[in-house]
Amino acid sequence: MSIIKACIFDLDGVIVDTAVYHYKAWKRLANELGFDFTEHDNEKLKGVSRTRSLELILKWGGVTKTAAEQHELATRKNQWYVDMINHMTPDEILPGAKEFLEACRNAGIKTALGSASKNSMMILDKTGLTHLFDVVIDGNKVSKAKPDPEVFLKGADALGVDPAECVVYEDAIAGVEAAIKGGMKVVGIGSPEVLGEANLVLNGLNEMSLEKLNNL
Ligand code: B16
Ligand code: MG
Repeated sequence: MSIIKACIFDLDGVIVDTAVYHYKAWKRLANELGFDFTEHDNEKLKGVSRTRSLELILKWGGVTKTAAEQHELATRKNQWYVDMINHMTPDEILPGAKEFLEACRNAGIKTALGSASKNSMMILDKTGLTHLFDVVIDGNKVSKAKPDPEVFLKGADALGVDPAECVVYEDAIAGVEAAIKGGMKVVGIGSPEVLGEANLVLNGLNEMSLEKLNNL
């Protein structure tokens, strides 16, 4: 009998691949500022907040901006990003994600979202997944970014379960560290070389099952 009572899912890289839209919007901003932004750079921004992402991009481009200018740039990037995610459909849910969420709920396991994004509600709405989450904790509800465990601890608290009874699903190393710091089990989604600290590393939720959950 498993002690796991809840699963907490990161959004970008676990449920959907919004990184491609973040990349297009950041690249457009970088190009307007006169420098380039590669997919390789974009990898380093996965799971990183919008304001911190902008700081890093400006640093890589060798550009200095005031706080007010940074606010305007982040707002501009977000507008382009929102215009793109506004067209998302359920077809963009990553393989196995919806099925595993449904399997959890059918087994009486609670579900939460634990994401850095401030646009998570819109993404869940556009992909038709909102009803599969008991609780949504996202960038609007936390003050400390991963690897701080705040986002996952708030998720466990809102679900009314102990951290030790939770499994987190994460594609970013900072998210894996946050889950461990929070005293939770963690399934890494991606490469074992990068996410080796996780209890289990899979290519996607299509490889996850309730049996594997019970054996973590
Ligand atoms: P927003 P996650 C993260 O999502 C993304 O991986 C990261 O690239 C993005 O900067 C961050 O959300 C904030 O997103 O600009 O929409 O608030 O992986 O934590 O679900
Ligand atoms: Mg992620």
